[in-house]
Amino acid sequence: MTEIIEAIKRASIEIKSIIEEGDTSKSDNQNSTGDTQLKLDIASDIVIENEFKKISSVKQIVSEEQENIVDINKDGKYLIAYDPLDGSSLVDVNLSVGSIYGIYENDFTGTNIIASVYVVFGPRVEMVIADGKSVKMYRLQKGEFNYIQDIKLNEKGKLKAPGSTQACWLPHHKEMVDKFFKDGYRLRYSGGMVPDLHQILLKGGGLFSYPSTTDLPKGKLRQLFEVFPFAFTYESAGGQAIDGFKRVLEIPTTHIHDTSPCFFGSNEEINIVKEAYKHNV
Ligand code: AFP
Repeated sequence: MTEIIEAIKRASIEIKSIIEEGDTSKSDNQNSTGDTQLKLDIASDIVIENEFKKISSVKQIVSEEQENIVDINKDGKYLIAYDPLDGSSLVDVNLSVGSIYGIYENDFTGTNIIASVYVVFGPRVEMVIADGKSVKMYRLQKGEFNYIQDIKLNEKGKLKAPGSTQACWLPHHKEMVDKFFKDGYRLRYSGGMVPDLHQILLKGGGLFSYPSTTDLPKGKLRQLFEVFPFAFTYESAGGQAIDGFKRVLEIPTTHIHDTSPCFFGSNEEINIVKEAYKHNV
């Protein structure tokens, strides 16, 4: 595992330069979810793949930017699913973005995730590692990732990050979001899930939602690359991650690019979601 973390650190230092100096225009390619890839997505993906290819304990990798699983070492132990540059469309307006990694054993399913890592590229570069018991944050300072703090969610927070197209929200979802704001929650939503979820974690709690909508009944966010790694992080920090009804980590994955509705938050907010959703299967 240590060598995987070291590879992520090296890749992140290179991706930082790609973000700072790279071309933010679109490429001619689409990824398997149908998004047009930016040149930044492709460049970051190549950096990460090259790093993981050097590691003997890695069995397979799969990137949000690629169609298929890539075999690395047949005797390797770990499987890694990653989103090289989530929120890359925000780079041209100079908002924060991030890389997300889920580390699995045996197969790419939510129940087999054993660690998660994300890296936020903002005014500072921060890496957050969850191992099921704790969540630790490191900051890039003079070329080194230094330990800063453990992250623990409070039982209740103050922030609400409501994703997706509001015109496509289901009535019970809209009612629930309105109620959060009536109860004093403050809106925090940038359109990049890494900084948005990082903010909720560091400010003690709240709720991020990307629900089922009339245009996207299975949500937008991808299970292996976005939903499962952050679910693992939130649970490790003492919070919860559900699809409206049950733990997202218990949702079966039928295809590597499957998406799922998702809610990440501290316990009090997630219990409110369960209550709002329970009669609306
Ligand atoms: P991009 O990688 O295409 O910029 O999408 C970012 C993202 O996957 C995630 O980081 C955001 O939370 C979510 O999409 C935002 O989607 P909406 O704009 O539909 O709320």
